[in-house]
Amino acid sequence: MSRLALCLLAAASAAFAAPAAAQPDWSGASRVEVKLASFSYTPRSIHLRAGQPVVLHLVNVASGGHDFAAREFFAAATLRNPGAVARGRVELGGHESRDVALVPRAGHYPLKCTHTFHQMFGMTGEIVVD
Ligand SMILES: [Cu+2]
Repeated sequence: MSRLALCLLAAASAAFAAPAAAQPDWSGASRVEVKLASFSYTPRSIHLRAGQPVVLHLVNVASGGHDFAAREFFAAATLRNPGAVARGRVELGGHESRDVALVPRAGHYPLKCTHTFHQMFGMTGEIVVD
């Protein structure tokens, strides 16, 4: 192996080692299921552990679309895949489900569905992280 190749290899392993150490251990993430229906979240109060990786398994059991809108919650959390959340919400079509892996930060956050009238019909909840 050439001297240049060895240098590149060393640089590459350093580059991989540094961010990996800072990454949460996703393999140890717990799984929390939240059902979306017309017009409710189950559970209505979602309790999570601060700083602990978790996979939110969002299941829309309704035939119509709903979303899981929690702007402050997502803004404070570390998302495994930031692209999974757009403008603080996760959109789910009828009978769709989605996993969102994140590390939540302590706090008390409001949850709602932003579809027309859904919040008024009671589609709200809360996320408690402590
Ligand atoms: Cu809705």
